[in-house]
Amino acid sequence: MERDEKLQERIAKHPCYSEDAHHHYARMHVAVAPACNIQCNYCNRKYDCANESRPGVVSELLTPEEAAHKALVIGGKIPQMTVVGIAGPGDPLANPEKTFRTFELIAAQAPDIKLCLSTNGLMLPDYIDRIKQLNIDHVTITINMVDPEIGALIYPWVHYRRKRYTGIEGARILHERQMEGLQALKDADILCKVNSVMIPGINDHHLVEVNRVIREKGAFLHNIMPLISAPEHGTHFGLTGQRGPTPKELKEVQDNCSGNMKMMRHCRQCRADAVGLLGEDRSQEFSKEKFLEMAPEYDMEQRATVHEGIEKFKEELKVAKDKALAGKKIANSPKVLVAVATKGGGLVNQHFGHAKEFQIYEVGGNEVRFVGHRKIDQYCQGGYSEEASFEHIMKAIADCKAVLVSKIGNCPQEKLQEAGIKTVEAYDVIEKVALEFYEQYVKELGN
Ligand code: CLF
Ligand code: SF4
Repeated sequence: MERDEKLQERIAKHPCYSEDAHHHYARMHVAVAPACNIQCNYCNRKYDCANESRPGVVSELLTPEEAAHKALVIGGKIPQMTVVGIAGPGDPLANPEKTFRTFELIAAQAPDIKLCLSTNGLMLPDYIDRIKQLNIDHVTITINMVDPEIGALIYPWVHYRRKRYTGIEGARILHERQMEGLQALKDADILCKVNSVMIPGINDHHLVEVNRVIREKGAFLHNIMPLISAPEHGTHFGLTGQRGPTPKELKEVQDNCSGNMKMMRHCRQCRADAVGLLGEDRSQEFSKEKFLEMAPEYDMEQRATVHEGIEKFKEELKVAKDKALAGKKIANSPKVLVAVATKGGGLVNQHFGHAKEFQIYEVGGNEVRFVGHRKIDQYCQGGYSEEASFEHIMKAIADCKAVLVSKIGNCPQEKLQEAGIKTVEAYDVIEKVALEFYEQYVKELGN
């Protein structure tokens, strides 16, 4: 098998490492790792680790045994769940025994599940052998800088080998350990994703350099995430008024890096106890109180059958996409953004009023490219606050030329039209619907 094909196989069912997979496969996190060994200025330790989670969220802490039970329960109930990640609520490698015990238990009982780990990198070089031995094939390091002077603005202290280091000294230790860990992952042939939190005025311009360095060191994927900062989160950045980037600023930095390597644009900054497809959150269905009452019905054969079905569906989807794209070259046409309401499966298949986010696609020539997602307030809330949520929706998609939805009511449709945004109702492959809209759009431009 060619190297590329092998690589594709390794990521094909990982919703974070493969954009294609994220339409079909789900992941779950288990929150078993409470302690952390560094301080990030965007983190309040009352909440989950903000390196791989949304700020301001508190997960229920589990023991390794409870976590393994939860993985088996969910693996039975959601057979398209293919990855279990440990991403908090602190740093997994500041809690190595709990983290590895959890992975051991899951690997023993559910060998078809991929194991995934996310860390700040400080202790990573010490655990590469253990990670390899446990067949953990996906490791994320959060790398916000490759210059300790910038690091000192992000990390007030680092606790390393029983000593606390502050300022540039602390940031240098973290940087050196992250680089060592990255290299060691490459040498061990473990796929590495790098997360970077974009902090305007601190590391926004520097991220292109971070991207260059991590690419040279063999990182597989780069995920630049926006700083989410609010005073009520009680973080240093939140309290000092440090803002996060706008979607436009984020896209610009991602675009500046994308010539160099594959950029992740479908991250949802999910919780340390997230469950489901990346755009959905089913964690409440599996709270500790609930899942401990559920008996695992984990059936590898049934899971394999479901995966086969998904793969077959993906093939059909690909044929439909290729057909839609074939021979549709529209010369010198401008690129436009469209907002898509989808429940997954690569289809336009969600009602405007039910969407909690829109996936954003850029369409131009015969290319349809996923470029990100925008969270919105759900429009249909039983008649309450529709005005307010519509305003929020408009803000989120003001730069889009159309919304592609399975259905939409007359009232929001008219409002969108007034704002110059077309609505397209369809239940079909996203790329196909986007191109059909685009052809019409270009035709109208010409008139
Ligand atoms: Fe979890 Fe992270 Fe593994 Fe994914 S999440 S540990 S790589 S299984 Fe994914 Fe969530 Fe973004 Fe993370 S959407 S925050 S990138
Ligand atoms: Fe918080 Fe995570 Fe940073 Fe630790 S590594 S301080 S838990 S954001």
